[in-house]
Amino acid sequence: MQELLSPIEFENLLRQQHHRYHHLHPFHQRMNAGELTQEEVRRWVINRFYYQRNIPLKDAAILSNCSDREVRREWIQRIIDHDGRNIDRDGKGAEAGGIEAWLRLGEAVGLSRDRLLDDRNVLPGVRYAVDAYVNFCKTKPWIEAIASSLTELFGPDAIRDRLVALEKYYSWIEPSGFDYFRVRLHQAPQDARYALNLVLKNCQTVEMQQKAVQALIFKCDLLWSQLEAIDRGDTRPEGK
Ligand code: AHQ
Repeated sequence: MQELLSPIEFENLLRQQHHRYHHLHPFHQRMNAGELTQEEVRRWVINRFYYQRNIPLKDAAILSNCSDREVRREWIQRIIDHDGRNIDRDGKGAEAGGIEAWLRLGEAVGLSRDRLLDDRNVLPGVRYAVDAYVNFCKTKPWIEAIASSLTELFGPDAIRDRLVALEKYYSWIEPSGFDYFRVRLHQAPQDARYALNLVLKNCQTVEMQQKAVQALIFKCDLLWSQLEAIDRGDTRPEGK
């Protein structure tokens, strides 16, 4: 990409990264075909929880690097979506948030909250991928970090397919455990639309457009690496 792209061309180039997205990973393909064992599902829930619980940290890092108050006013909602909040002082009407919903997914597949909250159960490859994402958002300019979240352009379709498969093939899981994905189907498209408009508006040079595309590719590779680790499981010698 050598010349400045028009907004339409730039958006198309971002969307053309869809082929790198983890919906095509064999693990997700097997999930959607109903072929995962209970152990594999539990491994996925435990390790993906490490990703989920770090989302607010990476979004807080983006906020800390962003001098634009209007952007911060919008972006802060992502932290609330995951961490939840107590709407008023005595906690009535509190919003539980996505991390709580994922803990309930854990309980629905037979995992205790303590098991998900204990980072010692996270596979090294998952930890390194997630920590790389948080570090990327801490160290890169805020607009590049926001560009890396554009994987959510591809998320809703993947989550919709996944939800259909989970409800169809995994009857051993309490259906209320899937509430996280039901909520994401509404939040993710809004998040993606806002993030895309920000990137199109703020990447006005060839260099910035290139960095935004590279940030999206970095994140697709990160999600792929995370799932590679989950797919293989723990191959270390026992207890070492
Ligand atoms: O549940 C997901 C989520 O809350 C987020 C936040 C967003 C970001 O800011 O990077 N990305 C993301 C994603 C979530 N779920 C993944 C999935 O496949 O369930 C997809 C992932 C993403 O597409 O980045």
